Amino acid sequence: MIPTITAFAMSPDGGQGLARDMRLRWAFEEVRQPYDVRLVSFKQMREPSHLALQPFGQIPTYEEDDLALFESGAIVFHLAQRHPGLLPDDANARARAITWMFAALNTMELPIVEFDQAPFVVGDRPWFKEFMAVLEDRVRIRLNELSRRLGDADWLEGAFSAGDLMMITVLHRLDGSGLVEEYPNLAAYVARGKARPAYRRAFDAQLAVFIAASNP
Ligand code: GTB
Repeated sequence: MIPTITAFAMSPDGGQGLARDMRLRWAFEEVRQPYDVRLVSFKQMREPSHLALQPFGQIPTYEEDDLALFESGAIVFHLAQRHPGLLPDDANARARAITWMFAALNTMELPIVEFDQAPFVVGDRPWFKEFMAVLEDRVRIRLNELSRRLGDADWLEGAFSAGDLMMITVLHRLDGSGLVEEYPNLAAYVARGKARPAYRRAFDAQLAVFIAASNP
């Protein structure tokens, strides 16, 4: 059975790769696994049938035969374990690539999402500007550390892996902020990831959903 994922019927970012189904699409494309997409509206995401799949009423989800998953990191990990191409064969190298998946989600994504979301959540508060400066600094600290570790390597741990896939989708959230560009090796790293044919195919597929929804 071809796996089915869920994605926004109308993504708020206009299909620019920010919604987290992008990670799954990219992973599917890297391992050349065909997939189906079920588009859901915000209303459908609150309905019992979707909540049974995703208890927090979010996308993406994953269904294949009698397996249903949620959490983009868990789904990419599942794909990487099932298919060759996203995790090294050597046990130690594999464990380190998995470590980078966690680092992307736990250590990098947290401050990045806080920074990205703050204008929507507290943009009208009198202390907003000072707060944003604090959040920006926290992101910068992490970018600086990541930049130092990456150095002049192409990827975080040897060959391209699911760790890079997750990290690049996390850093993508900073597009337009100018923060990644302060670290030329990180900017080049993100560009390298986005230049991969699998990323391009995934991006185009996500964008096509938005274009189709905008031109019914
Ligand atoms: N931890 C979960 C995972 O990794 O799967 C988080 C899933 C999640 O945040 N899903 C978001 C969602 O369903 C979409 S991706 N939100 C709806 C809701 O909570 O009601 C996050 C996202 C969406 C859109 C933009 N954008 O348009 O800029 C950016 C990020």
